[in-house]
Amino acid sequence: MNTIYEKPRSLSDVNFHYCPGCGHGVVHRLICEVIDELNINDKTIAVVPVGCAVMSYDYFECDAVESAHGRAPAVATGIKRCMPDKVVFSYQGDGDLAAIGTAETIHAAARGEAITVIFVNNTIYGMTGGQMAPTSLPGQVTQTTPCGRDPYTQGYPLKMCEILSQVQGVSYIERCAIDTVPHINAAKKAIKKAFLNQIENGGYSFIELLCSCPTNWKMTPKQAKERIGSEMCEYYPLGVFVDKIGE
Ligand SMILES: Cc1ncc(C[n+]2csc(CCOP(=O)(O)OP(=O)(O)O)c2C)c(N)n1
Repeated sequence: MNTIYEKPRSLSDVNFHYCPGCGHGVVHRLICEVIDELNINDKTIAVVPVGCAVMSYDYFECDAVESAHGRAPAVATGIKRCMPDKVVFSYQGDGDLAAIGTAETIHAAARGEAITVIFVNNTIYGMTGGQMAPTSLPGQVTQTTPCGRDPYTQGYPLKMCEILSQVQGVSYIERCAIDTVPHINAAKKAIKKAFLNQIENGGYSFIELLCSCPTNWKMTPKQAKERIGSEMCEYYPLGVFVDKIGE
């Protein structure tokens, strides 16, 4: 029999609590595949957020620290500075990273901390039941914007890759999407490059992943994947925003 899929060793053997079609599980798998391929399991420390991924320390088979909401880059900074030989990544949703944690996000980038930030942008607060996030698209219906997000009263979405591109300390920034197989393969490549940038150059990397939240978008998993490829990729263009690796 041919093996067509093998669970990465760094992903624990328990069932996810995520909803069907949620992007978190795919992103977990990609991170764990990269950890396996780089053979860094024994020296990787995950800093996990408050949000749907709050219990991801149960899924990552490496050391992990739970941080307060939005504070993951600050916690990751402390860990990396105390233990520079470790590989430290923060894993954060858009509410965590771009609302309550905006200051930590921007200042960790400005300091050029030698960490890897994995940003799961599903344009909504998933865990708390679907409130508007800073990344919710104009017109997006959420629990707190039942008539659709109106930029006139609720502001415009924050484009974190574009914002952080203006910050000098960053070394590598890329936005990818978790919808099609080619996009998911590209996301894994970006995650690997970000981990390697930390290991080889001590550089700060930021990887944004456009992800689905079918439950709170009130869509089927298939419709949600299609929304990523259409509406989300249009508003949040994919690509490399900064690549100063090796400079
Ligand atoms: C200090 C604090 N404020 C608010 C909350 C409530 N809260 C929990 S998760 C969350 C937002 C989660 O959204 P996101 O970061 O986008 O992650 P997702 O659940 O969508 O993966 C909020 C506001 C909290 N736990 N702690």
